[in-house]
Amino acid sequence: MALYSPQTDPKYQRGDAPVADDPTAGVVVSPDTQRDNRVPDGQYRTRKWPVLHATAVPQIDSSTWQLTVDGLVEEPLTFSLEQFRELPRIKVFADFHCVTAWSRLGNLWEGVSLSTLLQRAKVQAAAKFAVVGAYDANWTTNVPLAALLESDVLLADTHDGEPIDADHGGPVRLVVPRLFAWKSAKWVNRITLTADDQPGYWERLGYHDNGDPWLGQRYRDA
Ligand SMILES: Nc1nc2c(c(=O)[nH]1)N[C@H]1C(S)=C(S)[C@@H](COP(=O)(O)O)O[C@H]1N2
Ligand SMILES: [Mo]
Repeated sequence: MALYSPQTDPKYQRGDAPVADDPTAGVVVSPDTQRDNRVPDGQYRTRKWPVLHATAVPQIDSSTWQLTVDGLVEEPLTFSLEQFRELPRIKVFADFHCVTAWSRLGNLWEGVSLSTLLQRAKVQAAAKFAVVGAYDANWTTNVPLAALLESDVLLADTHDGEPIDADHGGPVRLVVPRLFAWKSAKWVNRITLTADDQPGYWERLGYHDNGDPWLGQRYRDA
């Protein structure tokens, strides 16, 4: 797998990520970053980081923040922010594609591997999907369990070396790099494992159930 480096890789967003002696050390490299063309059909590249959400930025009190993993698991988990920050951490280098057509390449996320958390929760065999909830009430998204278990999926609290601010979903957001960005729940607070697929906010409004940018899965009938 090719090494990436802000100096030598023209695909990298110059100046946007910290430079390490060996930037791949301890970093999970999302496989889509290794494609020759990293921008899917119908997308254009932006070097900015747009802010996008359905309603408004929720007020979150970090002293009462909670993240729950429940549903079809043997051991439901709930974390305070303090407990979340003590979990084992990973870094992920990944691209980010919004269905409104912008793609932000070369993001360095840091946080907690979701597959590690789901292992701790002991997912039941009947679980096939997750409903992901967030602090902007009534907003959810649905993600197939298999997609959440990919090694580049994380609950992130930093982006390019900075804490994720409220606009971008802080204190903690989900990042699912291989699917369109509406699956990357900002202000995440609940991951409920289910047997059946329960379309979320955008999915009910007509967006594709799965949302793979490389398969052009923008709208339901795509
Ligand atoms: N909780 C929540 N998460 C959300 C959204 C939202 O409205 N609520 N919007 C999604 C959409 S459509 C996109 S493109 C990304 C945008 O993330 P950003 O604002 O950090 O760029 O967040 C996603 N996560
Ligand atoms: Mo989006």
